[in-house]
Amino acid sequence: MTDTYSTRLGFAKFLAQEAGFLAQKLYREREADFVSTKGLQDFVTQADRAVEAHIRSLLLRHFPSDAMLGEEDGLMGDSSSIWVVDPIDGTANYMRGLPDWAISIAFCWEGEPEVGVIFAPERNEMCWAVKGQGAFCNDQPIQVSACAAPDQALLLLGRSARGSLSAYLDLVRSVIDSEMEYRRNGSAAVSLMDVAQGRAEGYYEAHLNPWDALAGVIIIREAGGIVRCAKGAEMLTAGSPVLALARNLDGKVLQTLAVE
Ligand code: LIP
Repeated sequence: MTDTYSTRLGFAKFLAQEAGFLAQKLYREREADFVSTKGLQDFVTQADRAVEAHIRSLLLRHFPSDAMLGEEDGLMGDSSSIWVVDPIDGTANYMRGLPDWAISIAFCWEGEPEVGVIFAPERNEMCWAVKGQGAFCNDQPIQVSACAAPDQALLLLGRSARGSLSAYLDLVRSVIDSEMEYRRNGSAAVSLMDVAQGRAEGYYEAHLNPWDALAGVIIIREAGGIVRCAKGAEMLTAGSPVLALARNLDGKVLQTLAVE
């Protein structure tokens, strides 16, 4: 592991944990104006903004030549080294006191994730990976499911108003017709960390933003899984469909999902 990545991994783990504890504190102290709406069923809390600002201030103080792309305040800096941060992934769960939410921090070189950290405070789970170094949760090695049978498989799904409702309903029908089971938990980052730990055999969402996905992408790849999504600048600027799969689930699942 190069020093560049080792240093950034250590800092990202510290930062994700500190940010998670801050989000929990802000939730406990929330007042009436804690939540506002960005769009249909798309929310932001004062904690999303405060946590992102905290992460940004520390990252840019410790790595001043790096850039950062955050969900709430966008891109700051111009560098091939870029941090991609979702301060609270699963905001709609967090604001209701539901447990499936996480801090998601990826460090990318020329748009490709090299380091990924996801901290889910309500689960007390810190998953992380560095390219070529394997994937871990709470410092124990993790790997994707070995399941090869669709009728034994669980697929995690996500959707938002950014995608077609009819396409999502068609997808659910295809999943059921292929004898797979499915769940939708409202947080891409938590779903991706569950796939990396072998708790589910795959995840699919028709559109994810880079901050939802990139930490989970490198963690699943290092846990032995397959991830299909846009690369580099395309992912950073527009996001894309994200399909993550345990390696033994054969191509039939890809046909079921009718994804390219
Ligand atoms: C959420 C994702 C989820 C997606 C939602 C939203 P947020 O992230 O984790 O998978 O379906 O539309 O993007 O907004 O809570 O950070």
